[in-house]
Amino acid sequence: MVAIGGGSGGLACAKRAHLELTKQNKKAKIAIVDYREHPNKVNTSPDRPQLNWKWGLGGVCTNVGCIPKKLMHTAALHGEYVNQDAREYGWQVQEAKHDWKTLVDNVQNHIRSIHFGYRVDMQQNEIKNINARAKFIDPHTIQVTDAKGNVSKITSKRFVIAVGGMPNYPTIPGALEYGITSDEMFALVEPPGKTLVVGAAYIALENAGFLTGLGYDTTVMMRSIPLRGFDQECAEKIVNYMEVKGTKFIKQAVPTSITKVGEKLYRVEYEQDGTTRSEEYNTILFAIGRTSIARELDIERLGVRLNDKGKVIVNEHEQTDVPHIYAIGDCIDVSIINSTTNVLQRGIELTPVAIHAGSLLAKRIYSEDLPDKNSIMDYMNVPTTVFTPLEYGCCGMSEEYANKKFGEDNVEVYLVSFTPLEHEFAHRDTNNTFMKIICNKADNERVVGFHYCGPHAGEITQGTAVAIRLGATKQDFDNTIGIHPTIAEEMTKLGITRRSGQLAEKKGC
Ligand code: FAD
Ligand code: NA7
Repeated sequence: MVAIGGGSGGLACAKRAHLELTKQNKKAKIAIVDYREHPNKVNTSPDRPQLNWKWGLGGVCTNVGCIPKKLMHTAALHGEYVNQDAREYGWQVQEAKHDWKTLVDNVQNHIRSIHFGYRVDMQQNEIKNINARAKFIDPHTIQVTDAKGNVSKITSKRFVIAVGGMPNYPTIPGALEYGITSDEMFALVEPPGKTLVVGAAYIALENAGFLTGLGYDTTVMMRSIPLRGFDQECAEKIVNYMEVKGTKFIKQAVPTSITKVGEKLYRVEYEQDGTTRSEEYNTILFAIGRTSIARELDIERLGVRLNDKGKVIVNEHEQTDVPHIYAIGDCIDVSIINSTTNVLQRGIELTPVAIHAGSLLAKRIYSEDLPDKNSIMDYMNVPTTVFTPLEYGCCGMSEEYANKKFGEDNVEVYLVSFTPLEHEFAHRDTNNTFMKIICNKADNERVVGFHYCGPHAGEITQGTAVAIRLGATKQDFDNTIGIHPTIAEEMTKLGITRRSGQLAEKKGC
């Protein structure tokens, strides 16, 4: 088997395939082909920023996604702990100043240590790691081209396409010359300075959040609504919180052109309410969506169908129309498999989704165990967390979607906003922590959605996802004993419904 793409999905699939074959004492012949060109080689404009950037195994998540993003978010939170909380807890600290270069160097070193771990892992699993760009020649042969331009061919019985996606640039003058994307953000050698973030989905808001937290003058340019597809009550709370923390928002606006007006200084013209306005920035980050790169594999002429966004169309077995070519992860169209994206209304282009799908795919192909229902990837109820300054974790339906699906009369929403003990003690922002569960009254108040804005959102949401997966009802939440004093215990004590109109603000224990 050859996995094309050594990101979350490709790695997981290759490792699981090796494991299954080894269990059967069979010699596995597995390879991963992975390649990404340095951004400054793709875009050779003289204005490209200098980058501390090296692509290694692990794909987007490791190199330019989840890992550097979470570390930078954590760096910003540390600023709050030190500058806002520490003194209340008795620490005699000076005003902490942040050094961008130290953070970037340490983040990049950490990423390199992950690359090293993966390489060792591949060696130990005897998985061949080919650092080259792949393209199909015929249904059983790919051509691979390495960084030096050396070309060779690989034939295989099976292929797993796991090529992920790339960030989009808008088609406005100056965007390519002077703008950057999340592919570069975490590797900027120079501090970003005054930054404009274009887009209002999770990647945009996360980046704007940590840049503000690290002390940079940051503005988000939002075309319509924040966090489309996510629960809008929570999205609004995130934007309000970010505004309070200093992120500026230019709402209902789109950029129309960028020009250079000085050394590392760019003027962005934009349209807002039919008026053309402009503002100058040092860095312009585009976070306006991502596009699958499967088309570059030249697979359509082999009979593999792609949707209009270039995503590979697969069946519930992640199999394309060419039966020995499979596809997983960010590059597939999940909406065809089931109605997941309709239900969740948000993307599920997430690392754990790619890993789980890849692992199950390899298990189905290579395991001797009989396939059962658990060996098919379930794209429903995928939990996720947005790492904005006010973190947001969710699982299941948004309130808007539940109302649409079941009718408002059949939806009971239990909610609370409160101040965690640790924040109250440190005289931090009050009542910004928010939790709600959405229940289907017609089905014994089964919990169909969980939404939480506040600290440690990922940690709190993960366990809830298990409960929702097991079909927990409101009564199950109520019957569960809380852990005191925690934030998470609030989910066992939710008593106020939206319908009651009562104030859902909690004071004290
Ligand atoms: P990828 O990780 O994209 O891997 C694909 C690999 O294939 C890449 O290495 C690519 O270079 C390679 N490739 C492409 N074409 C070829 C070719 N022709 N030949 C050889 N190799 C090729 N998800 C989360 O779960 N949590 C998060 O907090 C999170 N944060 C994110 C933050 C950002 C800024 C971004 C951009 C994404 C984030 N994601 C997050 C999403 C997550 O990174 C992706 O869902 C995940 O990486 C998808 O894995 P994949 O295997 O499908 O593809
Ligand atoms: P998304 O989720 O695709 O959202 C794109 C955001 O950018 C969204 O706020 C859009 O506004 C906005 N957008 C899109 N095009 C433009 C242009 N041309 N100008 C201004 N604003 C624009 O993007 P992400 O980058 O956060 O994430 C991509 C995927 O990666 C996501 O699904 C994850 O699961 C992984 P809109 O709401 O459409 O008005």
